[in-house]
Amino acid sequence: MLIALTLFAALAYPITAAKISISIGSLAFTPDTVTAAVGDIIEFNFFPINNSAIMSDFSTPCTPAKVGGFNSGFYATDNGQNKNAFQIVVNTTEPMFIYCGFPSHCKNGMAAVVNPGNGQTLEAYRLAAEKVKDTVVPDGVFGGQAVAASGGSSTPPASNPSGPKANGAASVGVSAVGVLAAVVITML
Ligand SMILES: [Cu+2]
Repeated sequence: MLIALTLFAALAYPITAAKISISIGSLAFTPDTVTAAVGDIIEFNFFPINNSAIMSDFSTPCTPAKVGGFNSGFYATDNGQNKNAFQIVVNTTEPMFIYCGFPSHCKNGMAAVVNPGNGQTLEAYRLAAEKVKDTVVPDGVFGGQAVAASGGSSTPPASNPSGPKANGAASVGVSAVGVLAAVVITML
């Protein structure tokens, strides 16, 4: 029943919603500046060595947002992409700033912005972040959903049969999106 409702929510959601992938690794979010509409899904894909995505307010870099926001938790990987990813659903067109919670990464510029505007630029955020002493990591994972990574760069070695595995990963992703869509619809 729950699964049926979830799938229904996914189908009912406007098909115009886009999925935007952001890679996190090598001390950077790539891309680090994106434009997104309400309802779009942002998927964070994680690369070596150990990173996270945390939403913050523009005025307080490297510190979790005072209201709402999200924390992916840390996704470690020694080489290649972590097989899991973290998705959020965009619920505002206001600027949304994101930083990595690994010690010193934020002050070294590891940050991104969704929908920059109103004078809130990533450049200004980074300048302020340089002066921040400690990166703050909130308790727990919240504001999004862990899913099987769907990024193309996670292609397994040819010797590793991945047919059924890939199918399973896809359905996990869809139902997770459905849950998020259902949450957004409820909030609207
Ligand atoms: Cu990092």
